[in-house]
Amino acid sequence: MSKSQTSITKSLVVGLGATGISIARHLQRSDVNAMYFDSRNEPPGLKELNEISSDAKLMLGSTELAKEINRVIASPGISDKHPLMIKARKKKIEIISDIELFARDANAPLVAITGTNGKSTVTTLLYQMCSANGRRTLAGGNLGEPALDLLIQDEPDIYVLELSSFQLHRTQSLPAKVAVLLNVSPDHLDWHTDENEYRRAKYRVYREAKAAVINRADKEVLRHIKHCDRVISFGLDAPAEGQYGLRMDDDQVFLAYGRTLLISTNELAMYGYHNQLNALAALAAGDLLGLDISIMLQVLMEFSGLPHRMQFVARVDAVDYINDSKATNVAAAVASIESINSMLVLVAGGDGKGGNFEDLGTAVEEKLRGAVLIGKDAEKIAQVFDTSMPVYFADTMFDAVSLAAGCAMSDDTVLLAPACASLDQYDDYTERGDQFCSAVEALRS
Ligand code: UMA
Ligand code: ADP
Repeated sequence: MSKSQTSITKSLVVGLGATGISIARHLQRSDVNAMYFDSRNEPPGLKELNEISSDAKLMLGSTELAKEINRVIASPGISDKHPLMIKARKKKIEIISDIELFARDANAPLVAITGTNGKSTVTTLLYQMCSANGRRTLAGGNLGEPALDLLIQDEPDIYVLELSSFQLHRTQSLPAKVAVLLNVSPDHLDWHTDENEYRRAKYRVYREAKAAVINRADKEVLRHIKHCDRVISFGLDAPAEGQYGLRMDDDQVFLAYGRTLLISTNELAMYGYHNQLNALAALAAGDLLGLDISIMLQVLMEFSGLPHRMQFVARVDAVDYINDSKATNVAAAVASIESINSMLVLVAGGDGKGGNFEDLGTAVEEKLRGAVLIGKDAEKIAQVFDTSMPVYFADTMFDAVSLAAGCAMSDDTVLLAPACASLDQYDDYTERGDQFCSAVEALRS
């Protein structure tokens, strides 16, 4: 232990997952000592923490708040309802996120991207657009690599961060060069106190932004961006000059900038109406960064989307199978259902995070052949479907896919769009999606 580390511990790092470990590395680089908490006896980052700081002070399971603590750096998975967080708030101790630490230390310009849905897609698109324009770009945050780990690498020309409501909720300073809020609909109501708190966290992305990308359908957004020097909007309607949207020409729909037609939506490599919105939002952000439009359009014609997002799996016995395991809330599942033109067998369910499923029932009204429901909230979801529709319950993904295959008719689509988190049955949405793909593969044999 270095001399300066012998100073009294003042920071408490809450959570020893990917974020907690990135915070430990960051504090170690700055020679700052800390105490580490996780509610689990064997948190995933324990071994790594020992390697980073062999004498780190650990509190596993205990919710005692040592009196010398004057700052809590909390991982996103731990909500304010946790007893330790309640104690910290009561004592008026500063509670911050890893993103706050990142913002205080990062020097290169930052693009901050949030929204209930589409964050990872737009973050990846913008990363590719910046890179294709020759800008050295680092992307991370809620998307994979924790933000603080980006600071270990050589300083880039630009950072592109995907930010969750959990992260924004505990972030005060975020001087983004460009801030993007894609959309807001109810989600994470098991973590946030109520929907208002969730929404407030999302709009925080604009607080210190120089320029903003806004969704024209969002009636609340204008009052959050008054201080921004530049604002560009996107939407599915025809755009005014200087804005992005869609225009019809000769029976074809085009991405458009003002009156200028850019490319036909048929040329987009990604599938679905929601991805047209994502493409327009990425163009608006790229515009604010001064990227070349033809290079950005080339990216849109080549990037076919991330795995587990409207991912075509296979056509088996004249039925298409699509994996949208990342549809972890109702609005995401509704967006993917609306993008399917055929009759549908929906595979859904999991942990609904305290939300309600009414909109799911409405979205499938005209096209549901049947539904197969899995996980904790299966019964709750079943109540929103028309009672004349066949609804099956399955314990495993293999059973679910086999029931869906039995229900589907020629030219139907079987869509995994759970509208729920996966954590009641799987490690994460990728494991759920992988099991769906394996189960579809098994249908062929
Ligand atoms: N946990 C405990 N006890 C603790 C700390 C955590 O039980 O003391 C549990 C949490 O409740 C959660 C799990 O451990 O179920 C992971 O929590 P964490 O905060 O340690 O998570 P990290 O491993 O640090 O990963 C987080 C993000 N996870 C969450 O927000 C839950 C990752 O986003 C993100 O990629 C990573 O930081 C790097 O920034 C994942 C996610 O699901 C993809 N995000 C949500 C979403 O996209 O909907 C917001
Ligand atoms: P996030 O990172 O916000 O979860 P992703 O880009 O990973 O977003 O997409 C997750 C899911 O959300 C997709 O599988 C799709 O069902 C849905 N989705 C993506 N973009 C949008 C959008 N703009 N509007 C509504 N739903 C969307």
